[in-house]
Parts: sequence; C-alpha cells; structure tokens
Amino acid sequence: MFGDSVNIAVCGHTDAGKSTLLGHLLVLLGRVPESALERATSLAKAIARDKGQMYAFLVYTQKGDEYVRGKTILPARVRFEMGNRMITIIDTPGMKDYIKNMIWGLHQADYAVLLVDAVKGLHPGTSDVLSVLRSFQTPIIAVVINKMDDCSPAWSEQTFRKMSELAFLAIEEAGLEHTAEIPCIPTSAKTGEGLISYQKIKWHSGPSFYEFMQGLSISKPLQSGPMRLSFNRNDVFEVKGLGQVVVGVVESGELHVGSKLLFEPLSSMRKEDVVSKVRSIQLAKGVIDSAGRNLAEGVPRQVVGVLLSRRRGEGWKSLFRREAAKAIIASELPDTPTVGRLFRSYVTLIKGPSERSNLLSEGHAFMINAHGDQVQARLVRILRTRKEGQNWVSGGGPGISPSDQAEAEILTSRKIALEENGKIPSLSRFTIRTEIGVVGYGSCSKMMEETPWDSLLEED
Ligand SMILES: Nc1nc2c(ncn2[C@@H]2O[C@H](COP(=O)(O)OP(=O)(O)OP(=O)(O)O)[C@@H](O)[C@H]2O)c(=O)[nH]1
Ligand SMILES: [Mg+2]
Repeated sequence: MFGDSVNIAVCGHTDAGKSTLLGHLLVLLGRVPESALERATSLAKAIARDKGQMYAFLVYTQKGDEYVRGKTILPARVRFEMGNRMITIIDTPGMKDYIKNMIWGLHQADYAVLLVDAVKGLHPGTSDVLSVLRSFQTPIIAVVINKMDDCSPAWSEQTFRKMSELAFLAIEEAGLEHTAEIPCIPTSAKTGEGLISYQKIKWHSGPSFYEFMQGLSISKPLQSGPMRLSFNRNDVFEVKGLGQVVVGVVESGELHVGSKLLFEPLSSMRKEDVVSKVRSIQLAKGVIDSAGRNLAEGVPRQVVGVLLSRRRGEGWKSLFRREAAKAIIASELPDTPTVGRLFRSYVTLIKGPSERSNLLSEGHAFMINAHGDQVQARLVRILRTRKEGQNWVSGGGPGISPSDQAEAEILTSRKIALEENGKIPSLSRFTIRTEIGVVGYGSCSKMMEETPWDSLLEED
C-alpha cells in the first residue's frame, strides 16, 4: 500500500537560503497573513544583519534565538496540500552547531532537495548533509541553485551550469541515491525569482520550485509492522484548554485514537511503564497555519499532533525535557522497540574519524545520532570487516578504514531506543559523528545484554 503523504527536506549548508525560499514561497502563494509579514519585516529591520531576512523569520519555530542568530535551529514543517497529496516540506538547519537538529529533520524526510549558494558554491557544510542523507538512504529529488540575483553577472546561465555540475559531482561522490533525472532549479529566494515562475531568467526550460512540487508523483510504500511514532522532546506543546500535544512522525503501523502509548527509552530508563492514552490525532499544522484536521488514525509518513491524556503532577513537556533522551519512540504494548546500551551493528566508515587518524579503532569514542536522539558512544569490539566487493575478514585488525564495512559492537553512555535491522529500517539507522563531522553510519542488528563497562561514558 502506498501513502499519499510525503515528507521532503530542504537541506544544504548554512546561509544557502533554505528558510528564505520557504518563507517567500508562502508569501507568494498568499498563505501569510499581512500582519505576520509586517511584523517579520519590522523585526528584520530592527535586528537582522540582512533586511531580507524577514522571509526566513516567517518559518522559524524557535522565534527568539533564531531571530537573533538569523539561523534555523530546529526543523520547521510546512504542509502543502496538492490535490489529494500531502507534501510536508521540512526546513532543516544547516549550521554545524545544530547538526543534531539537522539530522532529526533529515530523519523525518522521505526525499531531499539540496540547496546550493550560486555565489559561494559547495560550502564544506554540504558534505555533512550528503553524509547524513547517505546514512538514511534518502534520495535527492532536486537541486536548487539559489542566490542567482547575487552572482556575477546576475542571473548567469554559465554560473548556474557550473554550480549544477559541482552539485551533481558531490552527490555522485557521496554515493547517494538520486532519481534518474534530477531537475536543477535556478532561484533567487530573496527576490522570488523561480519560486513560482520566471521573469528574469529566460534561458531555463525546466520547472520553477513550485511547479516542481506540483509535478511530483513520488510516493513511498507504507512501512508495515508495529505502531511507532517518533518525536523530539522539544516538539511538545501546550494547547490552551486542551492539554499537551506531541508532534511526531508515524514511522510504521497505525496510530489510533484511544491507543495506549508507551514511551521509550524513558520507560526502560525509569524501570516503569511511562504511558499515555491518545485523546485525539490531528495532521500537524506546521509553522504557517494549515487548517487543523482531525484524523481517526495516523498512517506511516504522516506528521501528526497527538493530544495526550493529562498527567497527574508533572506535565509531559516537563517530564520529556528532564530526561536524558532527546527523542522518544511511542509504541503500543506488547510490541515495543528494543532499548539498551550495547548493540551489534553494521557500520560503514565514510572518512577517517579525525584529522590525525584514518582508522576507527576499538575504544574510539564518537557521537551517535539515531532518529531525534543523540548519545555518546564507544566502539567496543570489531567482529569482522570487509572491503568493498570482497569477503568478510574476522577481527578488526588495527581498525575500520574509510569505505570499509564492519560488524561491530557499540556501547552508548545511556539507553537508547533502536530497532533491530530489518524490522523498521528508519529506526535502526544511525550516524557516527566526531569533532570533524559525520564520518560514518550504521544500523543496529542486535540489541545485547549490557556487560560491565569500567569507564562509564559521560552524557553530553
Ligand atoms: N542575495 C540573495 N540573498 C539571499 C537569497 N536567499 C537568501 N538570502 C540571504 O541569505 C541569508 C541566509 O538566508 P537563510 O534563508 O536564513 O539561509 P538558510 O539556508 O536557511 O540558513 P540556516 O538556517 O543557517 O541553515 C539571509 O541574509 C537571506 O536574506 C537570495 O536568493 N539572494
Ligand atoms: Mg534556515
């Protein structure tokens, strides 16, 4: 069965113009109330380095900090209803400081659109984005070359061709899946050129950004299996008079009104069942209001808001924020996700873990990001390795080299919810990150009983 909801991440390096593109598109489509645009414009005049930042302001979710820094901090979602299809565009942060949130934004996406700055070209940040897409096996379905107004000469076809070539080369080099004919779209998010139509650029025969969205015919098979809803602990909201709502993605199965949810890894960490009843389900509104719509059930890939039953004493929002886990998986008893600290996994290294070392060795520490969660981890044991196209070799030798695959055991500093490979792939995948960025990826194959570990790792 195929769903009619599809989630597309707009991703790329910081300052490429992702938020501006989305905000300006919403203005051109008449979806932004005049008062909201006036407010954003005067705020941009008062505090932004660039007065054109008002479009980005429209799609920020964290308001205060995002206004001040002029950067997306948390992913923002905007819903577009096109016929009977629901396209949720996810604006992802590009700045290195917010890589955890970028990974969470990309985790929610079925497909990705890569934005490149026509003036600066492929910023180093692009390589982290591509590595995360590769970890999650998320195909790129379009490349946007933005800031065409700012290149020299403005609207230059030659610059566009050069930047498109560089982008395709990087996509190929990263070993990324992409659709056969990815459209490459020239835009100026600031002036609005190419968002809906073209006035200045006469040489482009392909679609504008909006036409590209309208022409999309992609859909993903619905993930079967037990119900899983994943959400970030920051995505919990108080709705006046109603109660607390979590906004998350249905990863598999069906979510029903009245279902009893169990939250992990919280329950395992607290050694008690942390549960709530689903009082109602709505399609998530996103940053710019789309009409709220009640659902009798949530199906895979839908981004939904779930009204939880009231909790005596401490509310959900405060409880989730107080716990170490940064993301939560909700499921229904008895089929709940595997939770633990020690797991066996298949790991692929993209590059050396540090400037000094080309090898990921036993004992090496790194950060793991899986769905919205992030935890410190250590490579405990390498069971076997293999070079591309060759047979497995037992043992790890000195360590895992770039482009090698390995089967290895990893220990995390606290419990994490990770599915075992093959059950719900999106919840078994993780990225491996060191101080130099994303260096590899993997998927959990078996959660194991913990063994005593003398050097307990510190939580970040
Ligand atoms: N000249 C020009 N400037 C642009 C264009 N698009 C965005 N900008 C400017 O570039 C800066 C960054 O834009 P954002 O939309 O915040 O960039 P972003 O990709 O969302 O950045 P992060 O949130 O940090 O990932 C702002 O000052 C925008 O006004 C464009 O097409 N032309
Ligand atoms: Mg942004």
